[in-house]
Amino acid sequence: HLARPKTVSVIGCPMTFGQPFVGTDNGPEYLRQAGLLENLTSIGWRVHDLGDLDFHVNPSEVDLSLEKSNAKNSQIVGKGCEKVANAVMDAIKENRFPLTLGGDHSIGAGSLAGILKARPNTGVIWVDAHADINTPEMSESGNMHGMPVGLLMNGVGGDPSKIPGFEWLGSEDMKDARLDSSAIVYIGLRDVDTKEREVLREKGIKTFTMFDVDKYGIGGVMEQTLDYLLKDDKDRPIHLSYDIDAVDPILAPATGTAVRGGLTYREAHYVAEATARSGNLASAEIVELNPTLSNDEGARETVELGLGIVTSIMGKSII
Ligand code: Z70
Ligand code: MN
Ligand code: MN
Ligand code: MN
Repeated sequence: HLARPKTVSVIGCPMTFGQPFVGTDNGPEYLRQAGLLENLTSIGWRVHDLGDLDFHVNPSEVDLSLEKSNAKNSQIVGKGCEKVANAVMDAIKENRFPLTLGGDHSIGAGSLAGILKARPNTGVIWVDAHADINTPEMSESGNMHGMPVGLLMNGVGGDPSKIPGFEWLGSEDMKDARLDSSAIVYIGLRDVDTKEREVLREKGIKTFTMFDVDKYGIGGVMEQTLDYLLKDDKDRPIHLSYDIDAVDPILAPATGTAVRGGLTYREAHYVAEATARSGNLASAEIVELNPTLSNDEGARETVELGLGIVTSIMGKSII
């Protein structure tokens, strides 16, 4: 008899306050318009679309004196991340695959918290030009999309629940939802801040920069990534967080922080395909598509690429 199709919870996360540009909040809408739900159905998923989370915060709830701190807009970002975490935990409780659509990468703090609460032994693959391992104390920009990993990682920065908006991370339920420095692998790095580099080195965090992609080839990088994360537990769940700026800006120009020398079209898909094929992938997110930061053609190409990557993440194989 036919196996019941697996179910994916599509969680739209139209967050834009983690970085300076408007437009990142349109990411989920553009991916849906380009055919995301149909693509998921066509590769065998039962789709449960939650629509977009509401990140609106009543101005009376925001202490404006805090919003110029070195964690910019932290109240809006933090409360938004709480919603993301809850949506992710709900999806996992319902035995659904959580797929979060950004929005800027600050939502990654919410996804990580929810996933680590529900499945503490999760291994994370972070595909990005940037390490996003800043904390408010370290950050040169104050933009929270550069902080999701740093906030959640044990032994980096202070207690994240002290940041206005992130109080929920200190609750009895959430205080242990943290990431170990050995539980993450980076792929695609090429724009890392000085203090981030110190943390990556001191903690011995596994990184595959663009130098390593050139050196080992993307096949070698993915083999080493999966070996590293699965060496002690072949059944370990994997969370894939995919920042579209990992891809070369010739292919993905519509993003906030384009850095030259990124992944090629095939490398970008290979990362998704190899992670899907592992059979361990249990949650995923795609972030930082900003269709307003390019001309129409660049926006269309970026969204098409993002859609192709998500479809590969969710298991589309070539034959
Ligand atoms: C820099 C910062 C960043 C994405 C830019 C950049 C961070 N390290 N992340 N674009 N997605 O401001 O912290
Ligand atoms: Mn990022
Ligand atoms: Mn990035
Ligand atoms: Mn931390």
